[in-house]
Amino acid sequence: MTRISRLKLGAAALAALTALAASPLAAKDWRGWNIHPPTYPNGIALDAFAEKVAEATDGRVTPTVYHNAVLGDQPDAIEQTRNGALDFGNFNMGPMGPIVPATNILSLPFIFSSVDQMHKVMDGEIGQRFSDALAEQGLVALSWFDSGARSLYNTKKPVKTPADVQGMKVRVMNNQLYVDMIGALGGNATPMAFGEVYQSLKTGVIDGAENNYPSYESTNHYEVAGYYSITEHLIIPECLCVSTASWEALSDEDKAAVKQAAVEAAAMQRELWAEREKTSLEKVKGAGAQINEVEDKAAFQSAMDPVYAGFIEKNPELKSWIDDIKAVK
Ligand code: GTR
Repeated sequence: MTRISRLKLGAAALAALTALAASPLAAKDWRGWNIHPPTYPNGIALDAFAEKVAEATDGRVTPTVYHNAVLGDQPDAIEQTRNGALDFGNFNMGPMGPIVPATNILSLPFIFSSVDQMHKVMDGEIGQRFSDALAEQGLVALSWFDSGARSLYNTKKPVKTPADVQGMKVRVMNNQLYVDMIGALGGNATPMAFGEVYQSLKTGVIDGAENNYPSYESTNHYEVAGYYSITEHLIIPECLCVSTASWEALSDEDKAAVKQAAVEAAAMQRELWAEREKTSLEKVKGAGAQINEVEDKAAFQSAMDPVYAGFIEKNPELKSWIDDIKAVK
C-alpha cells in the first residue's frame, strides 16, 4: 500500500468514526457528578440510575458517576452540566438559586411546613414550574431527591433562641439568601464549599454550619461541632438533572428509558434517605453530639420576615409562587 493510499484510508476511517460519534447510534459515555460518597443514599441511587440506564438503552448510554465532588464543587458542577461538559448530576437547589432565580423560593427559610409537604409540592404542578425554570437554563430535572431538613450546628453551645446565633460565624452554601438568613439572626455567614467545612470548623475559621443529619454525620462534622440544634429552617429538594445538550442528543425511546430510571432512582433515594436519617442520628448521638429541640421555633420564623420582604421586593413576580406553596396542605 502506498503512503498516499494509507493516508486516504486513515482519513476515511477518521471520517467514519466522527460520523459514528455524532450519530444517535454511538454509545454515549455520560459523566455524572455527585458531592457525596458512593455509600450515601444519593450515591447508591445514582449508581443504580447509571446501571439502569445502561441496561434499558442496551448500552447506547453508559453513565459513570464520579462521587465525592472529584469533578469540582457544586456551583462549578452545575455550570459544567449546563454547558454540556458534564452530562448529569444530583444538585441541591440551594446553589442553584444564583443561576435559576425561581429556585430561590426553595431556599426561603421555613417555606415548607414539612418534608411531606415539600414532596407534595415538588411532585405536583408547582414542581413542574421549577423544572421549566431549570430547563430554560440548560438543565432537565428528571426527578427529585430528598434532602431532609437542615438545622444549625456549632462548636460552642446549644442554640435555643435567635439570640444564641448572635456573632456566630456560620458556613452557608453559595447563595445570598443564606447570608441574609444568618444575618437576620445576628450571625455572620460565610459561603464556602462543602468539602472545606470540616477543616474550617476544626481550626475555628467558622463556629458553625447547617445541614441535615446524614450530611452532618457523613462529613464527620459532628466530631468537631458537637452542638446540633433542631431549627429545621430549610427543607431543600435536590434534582437529578441532565444537561439539555446530552438530553437532546437522545432518541425518544432513550429519553423515556432515562426518565424512567431517574424516577426509580428517586424512589430508591427517598427510601434510603428515611433509613439514613435514623442511622445518622443514632451514630452522632452515640459519638456524644448534643442534640437539642428548639421550643420557640416561631421566634426563628418571625426573624425571617426581612428575608422574605427583601426577596419579594427583588422578585415581585415570584410572590404568588410562595402563596401557592403555602396553600398546598
Ligand atoms: C447536602 C447536600 C449537598 C450540599 C451540601 C452542602 O445536604 O446534599 O448537595 O448542598 O449539603 O451543604 O453544601
